[in-house]
Amino acid sequence: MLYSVKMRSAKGGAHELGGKHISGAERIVNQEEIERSVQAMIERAFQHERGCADFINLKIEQIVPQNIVYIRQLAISTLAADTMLSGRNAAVEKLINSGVTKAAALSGIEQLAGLSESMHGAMLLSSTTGQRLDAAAQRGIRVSNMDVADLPAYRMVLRNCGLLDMHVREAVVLASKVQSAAGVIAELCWSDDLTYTTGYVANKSGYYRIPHLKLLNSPNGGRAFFIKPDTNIEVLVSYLENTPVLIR
Ligand code: PML
Repeated sequence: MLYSVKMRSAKGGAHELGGKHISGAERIVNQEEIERSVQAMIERAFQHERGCADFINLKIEQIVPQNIVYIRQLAISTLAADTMLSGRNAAVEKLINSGVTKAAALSGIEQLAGLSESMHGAMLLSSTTGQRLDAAAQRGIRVSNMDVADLPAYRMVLRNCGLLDMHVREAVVLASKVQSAAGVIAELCWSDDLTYTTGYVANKSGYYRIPHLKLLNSPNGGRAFFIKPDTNIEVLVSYLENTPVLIR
């Protein structure tokens, strides 16, 4: 039997009571692996670069095997860019190659760059106009319930590309789930971590890392999913947030 294990932590009390988000993590594991996963998550909550959490929420839930969807991991490559401007130009070009219009791609960059507060979730944007299509406001769409089926093998793939960083490990899993959804054409993301300036564009054929999608020490970050305008948003959001997905 497989279990979903989720952790979210905050400082200054629970998120709902105004605490500041520190870290979150999730795994899908066998019963024997639950304890080890929980331990790693608690360590992460106490030793995060954003601070030491004083509130930790843990949720462990059995998954119905018939509900699991198995997908492939997106292939990883890195595009050349040595400034934020060239990085954003490379992102626009890749988005256009994915089927997003130039206007929508530029609007996506503008909307992410214009976030006054970082969003933990993603915006759903029309791939033709760039207009926001979800009603999740500042919360955004929280992609969840995904993991790799074989963590040691996945670590080996990342090690072979010289990419063992936690940001990459989690982002590739998330991006692979997002691209497995009907209606999604591409994703644009950069982190809200102050010192992490590499972001990516993902589409159905790969995960394209782009150095310098934002300036060093900028707290601004988030995700935009470009979707076909006729996509059923309710079905898409339910898949992204609730359907358990394993990458193999
Ligand atoms: C995040 O941490 O929120 C986004 C991480 C982006 C990772 C990009 C990469 O290095 O591949």
